[in-house]
Amino acid sequence: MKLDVISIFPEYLAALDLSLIGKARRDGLLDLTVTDLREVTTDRHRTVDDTPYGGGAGMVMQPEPWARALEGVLESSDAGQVERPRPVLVVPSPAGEVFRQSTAYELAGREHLVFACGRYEGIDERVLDWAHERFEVRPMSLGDYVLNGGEVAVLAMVEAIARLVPGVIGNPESLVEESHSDGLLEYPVYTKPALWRDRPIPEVLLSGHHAKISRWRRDEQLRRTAARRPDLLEQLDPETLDKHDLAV
Ligand code: 6GU
Repeated sequence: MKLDVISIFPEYLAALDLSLIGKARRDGLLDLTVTDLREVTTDRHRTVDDTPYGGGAGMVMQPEPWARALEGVLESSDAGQVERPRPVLVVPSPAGEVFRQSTAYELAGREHLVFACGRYEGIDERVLDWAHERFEVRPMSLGDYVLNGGEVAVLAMVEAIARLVPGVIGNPESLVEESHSDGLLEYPVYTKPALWRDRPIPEVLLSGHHAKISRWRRDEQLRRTAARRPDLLEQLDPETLDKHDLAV
């Protein structure tokens, strides 16, 4: 999978050299390039922003550096040959569609993702219109709060996507039972010692009775989801609930 990130703060993305994502890059599973948006500017001050038309606070990112940087990414990806699907252009923004586990799965199946990190009040909207011919444009938000720029959001999205690429996670079984994989939050987990500072672990986990353990874990998932994320329970397909679930 090919990943490009364009940012005026490429140093933010240094964390993608670490841990499982860094290893996947070294193993050749992920081909990730970070580009400094200022590289494509031509003026002495390497300007990327200007005041907003119509007035208002803050600055807006100019369209021309973005078009040049995105053209650069396209040039380096199509070596002129075969017909490829348009790359996905993810534009992190609190005004985007919410990025979910289902989004991560969808994007993990794509060949080329490009992340355009805006700063200030955002990117001149014409860039997104212009990009539509060349990319599948996807404005994406992590949730209902505001970050200073797209970089931290891209770290989160790239990690969520890349770990779903086959080979990136050593043990793919761990993807099966994690939070959101079945629309519910994950059950609580415990390790040794069985008694810690007067706190025992739930007895059922020592029973060796696999069916009982599965049932207990499922009930804990339901209880936890009802308490912390009732919105998720409402979205659940009733078909996925068994007759025991309805009693919880
Ligand atoms: Cl993706 N970007 C910014 N700047 N702020 C956010 C966000 C993204 N998601 C939530 N807040």
